[in-house]
Amino acid sequence: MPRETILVIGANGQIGTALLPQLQDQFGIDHVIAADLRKPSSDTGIFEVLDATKPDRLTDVVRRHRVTQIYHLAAILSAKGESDPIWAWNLNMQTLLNVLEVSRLHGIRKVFVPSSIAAFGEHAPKYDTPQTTPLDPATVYGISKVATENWSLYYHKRYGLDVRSLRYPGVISYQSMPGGGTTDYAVSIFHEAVQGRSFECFLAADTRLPMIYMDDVLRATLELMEAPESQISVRTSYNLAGVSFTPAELTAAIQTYFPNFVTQYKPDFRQAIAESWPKTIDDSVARQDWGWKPAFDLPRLTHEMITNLTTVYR
Ligand code: NAD
Ligand code: AKB
Repeated sequence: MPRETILVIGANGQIGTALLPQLQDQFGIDHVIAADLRKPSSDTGIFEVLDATKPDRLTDVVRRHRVTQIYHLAAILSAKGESDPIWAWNLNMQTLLNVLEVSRLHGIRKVFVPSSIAAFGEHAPKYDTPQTTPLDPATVYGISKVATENWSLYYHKRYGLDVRSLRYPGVISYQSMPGGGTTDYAVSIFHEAVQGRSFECFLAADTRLPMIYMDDVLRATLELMEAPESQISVRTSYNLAGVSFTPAELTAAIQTYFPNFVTQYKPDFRQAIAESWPKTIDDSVARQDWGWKPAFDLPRLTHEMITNLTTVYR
């Protein structure tokens, strides 16, 4: 079998920063190409400055490095997207279509493009949201994710492109700060707690949302990408669950380490976005198809975040 060369677009972001070392371990540091709008502050291996809205530049990178797989992580997330919806739509769709086209034309073997719980909206059941249900999202980000899922299915059916996808919940990690989403509070809260500060939360205390710890995200992504094609029955995007909690429950979990830690609640425009999303996710299709099972519950995730961030801020 030919050696794989992996291109990660949006590599400097929250997920790319954590995924890159895992891919380098799996495929070798010389076979993973990181790409983003700007160079990262530290050396992370082979890097290309790339604006993925530019098809010629993307094609050049794919050809020069003989890329065989693409992880497309560049996107504008839910809260940031609402500040300029047309810009967010154009960026999310243009980068996606460029990735799908370059993959079709240059024989890319596998493509990973994440979707999100933001694909769901008013008419999806809020608890145990099923794999197949109405998708009528309230944000431009969610609309772009529904379109992403449908374009992925189209390229698979029409051209046989092996595109795979997960509907990620809100991702919690210590490696970098999140990039403008509605679930970002669940990362920022740890940074404040570990530095001995109180936290002002932009969601109400009882706002339950599906979340997932980064280690589970990385394992789910790599397990999906390694699964035999015959086991992949969903070509839009798989529901994926980690753990669901409210800001009040997360605060209580943090208080087991820092009893004086306090959260104040000042909901803003992101409250309406959060209320349009599921509270818990049914990921039974992912479990059946390729054996998905999350490992991080709220106590374990809290322990990992506090332990790792304590080292960062020491
Ligand atoms: P992020 O905002 O942290 O990172 C996105 C990266 O893309 C940034 O480094 C940015 O510079 C880069 N980028 C933006 N425009 C670009 C362009 N034109 N060309 C090249 N690079 C560009 O996002 P993330 O949290 O790492 O998310 C990665 C993917 O996962 C996205 O598709 C996102 O929708 C999805 N997702 C993330 C979460 C989460 O909680 N982090 C949840 C659900 C889905
Ligand atoms: C966001 O809040 O926009 C992201 C997501 C759940 O897609 N974290």
